[in-house]
Amino acid sequence: MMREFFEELTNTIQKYEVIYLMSHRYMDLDGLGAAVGIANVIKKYQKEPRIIINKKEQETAGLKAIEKLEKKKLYHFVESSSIDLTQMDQCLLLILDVHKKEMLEIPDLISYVKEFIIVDHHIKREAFLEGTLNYLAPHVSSTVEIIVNYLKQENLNIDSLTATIMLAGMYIDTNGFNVKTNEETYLAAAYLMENHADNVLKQELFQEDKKAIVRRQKLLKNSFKVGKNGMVCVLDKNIYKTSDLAKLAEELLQFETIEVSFVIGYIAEDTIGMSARSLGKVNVEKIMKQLGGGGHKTDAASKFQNTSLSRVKEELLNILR
Ligand SMILES: [Mn+2]
Repeated sequence: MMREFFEELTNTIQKYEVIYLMSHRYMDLDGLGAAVGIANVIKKYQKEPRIIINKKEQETAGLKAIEKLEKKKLYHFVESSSIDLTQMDQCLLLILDVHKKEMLEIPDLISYVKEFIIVDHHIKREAFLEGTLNYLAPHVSSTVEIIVNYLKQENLNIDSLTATIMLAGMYIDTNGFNVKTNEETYLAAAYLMENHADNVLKQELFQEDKKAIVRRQKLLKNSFKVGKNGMVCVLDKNIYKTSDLAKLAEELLQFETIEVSFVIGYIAEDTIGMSARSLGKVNVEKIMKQLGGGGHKTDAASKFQNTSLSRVKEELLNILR
């Protein structure tokens, strides 16, 4: 089925001149890695790939990767805010690492392009998008892994920086090749190593300045256990990025016996965000839905307007207890 999908994808790519690549808001390295990977196939057919980015909302590792790619002038990046929807009617759009309209970097774009195609590895949810072609493979570790198989089928090799960023995407989505990882995952990683993915550079992408790490550790000190396997962390009154909340929630999962984590903090003056993560047994999407949010089984989030940190904490504890 994957083979046939790739063949049809190639046929479709050949019908267009300009092909846009877009992921979810707060694109991560899996989304970016998938985009740069597929851009190589598009170039093979002498078509023009354009990758939609949003630097203002980009987390550090992704931003570093984009800046390195820009320096090498390997790809054509377009800022999300500079997209003119009315100029899109002759274009193909490839949607990567997401299949829900409201999660897209530009949700409305799907109604302005001639056709769109979806490639994703998340579990299909009730309200999902359907493109003219869809490949939803929830058993696959990452969107990058899917795209590696496409590159292999197209007999393509890629440059070292692209391979590195793709490997970093797989690394993120498998939590360091610890979850969702099987033989196929390693085979895809092996292809990236053959294409000279640089493990040192990959680690550098994830490096942060000392201040950020120390600050996070201070915040984690205030976390407390809920039930047998839950960990909750309520931040101070400073305003944080949603990606900070997510990162902290992921770090809480490293504590022994913890299966599920929640981080609560201000993300704007009048808005509190909650980020939830799970190792896989507890479905955090269900919990976030009860709090007006959503997401995936292992990572989900919610937002609250005009309330206080302690009230949001109580709301969560009421559900968990
Ligand atoms: Mn992904």
